[in-house]
Amino acid sequence: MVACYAPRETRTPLPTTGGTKGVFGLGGTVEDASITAEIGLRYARLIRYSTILANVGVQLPPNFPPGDITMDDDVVQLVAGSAGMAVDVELTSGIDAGATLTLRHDTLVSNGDPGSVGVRAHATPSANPRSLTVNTDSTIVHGFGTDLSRTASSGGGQVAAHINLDHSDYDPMKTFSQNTGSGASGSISPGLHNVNVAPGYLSPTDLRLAASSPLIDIADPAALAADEPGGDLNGDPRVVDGNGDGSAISDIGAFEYQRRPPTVSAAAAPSSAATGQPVSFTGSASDLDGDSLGPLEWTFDDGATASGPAVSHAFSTAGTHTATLRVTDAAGVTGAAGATVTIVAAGISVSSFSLTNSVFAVGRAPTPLVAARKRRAPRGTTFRYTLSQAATVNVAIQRARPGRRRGKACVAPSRRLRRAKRCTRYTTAGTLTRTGGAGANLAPFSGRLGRKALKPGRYRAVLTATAGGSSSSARTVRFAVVRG
Ligand SMILES: [Ca+2]
Ligand SMILES: [Ca+2]
Repeated sequence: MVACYAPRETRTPLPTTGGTKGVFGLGGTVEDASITAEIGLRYARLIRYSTILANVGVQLPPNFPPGDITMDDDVVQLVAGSAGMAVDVELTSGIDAGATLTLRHDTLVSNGDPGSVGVRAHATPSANPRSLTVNTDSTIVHGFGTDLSRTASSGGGQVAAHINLDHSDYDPMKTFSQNTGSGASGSISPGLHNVNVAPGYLSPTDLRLAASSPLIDIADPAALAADEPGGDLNGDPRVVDGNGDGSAISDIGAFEYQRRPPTVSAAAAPSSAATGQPVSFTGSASDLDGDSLGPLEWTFDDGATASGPAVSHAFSTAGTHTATLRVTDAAGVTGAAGATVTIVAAGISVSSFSLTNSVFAVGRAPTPLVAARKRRAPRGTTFRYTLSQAATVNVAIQRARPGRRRGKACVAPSRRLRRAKRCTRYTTAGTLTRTGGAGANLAPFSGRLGRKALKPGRYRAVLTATAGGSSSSARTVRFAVVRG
């Protein structure tokens, strides 16, 4: 994060639209301008954070006083329809001195015309020494009919026109360089770090760099010059690690790729639901860098996953549950957001409880000595029960025993209670534990608890289903165990 740049919103834009002349004036600073004109801007000394759409973008004409001119973080785009020049500097009659134009982190955009020129530097004859220099650094000058053009013509004096450039994007085959006369000198002098590639804008109308742009992190790795802005044309930090390699280096052009994670939001509805009840999760994602985004990927805290802007998921256990939405941008950077939902245990119900044989025998009957046409009791039984959801089922097997009333309770008979009212009390012989699914279930019961056979007598079975920490109300069936 670079600290020393002014937030963009504190500046006042200078909109100028239409006409032949955009902003014309001697010297001075043009900042935050948005200019549309045939000739966009003339005579300024410092041009910064400006967007110029013109046939001739920035022009420093023949009678411009010599000195230094600087363009930082600007876009100059040629209108369609005629050849055009993005930046045109000319040193000519009456001015016998030097002029230096410095381009840093600018984006110059062609209109595709074969006659278009990116940067033109022109020094005309003079009897006295005269020198014009254009230093181009970290700048896009790509796609013009002629990306760079320089000419110097001598009328006897020493006349020079130089274009130096480094860490910039241009085509070395699309240059023009000419010296006329014995005193003329100068050349196009590229440094070692230029590239010749398509810039990889987000779109023809959005000149920010896409995540895949080859211009990210290949500008000058040295610290910015003391007078160079710490922000880009958008007011975002200029020196950002755009490729994620851990090294923050600025990009070529007016816009710095910011490599911000996608902005992700997620919501759940309803915010509270029962176990097994579907909850709707909706999400959205956007990206401040304009990056294309991958799918919306949901992960639920029970391990389930889903994909898309609107999904549904049911949790099987009670408690606070979380869904996490993750979205990854074209740079491979992931943004995430969470949505929580409170799950309460659904009410479990047992809608029926019965058994196939309500009178049955456990043990094997002795072999009769005389065959008799006596109907034998069936052996064993099967519990049948229907559950509203999957649950753990406990069936308590309770034997009916004689008892006497003591208050509301039915207790074991005793001498003291011999005159109390008779009642039936139940003692638990054992409990069967089974798992059951939603719907009808069967649980065979031989009449043995483990190996131990129930004694003949009257019994009841009390069934309770439990899931997610809640239990059903108890259901009871009665049966009798007889000798086999
Ligand atoms: Ca960068
Ligand atoms: Ca991004």
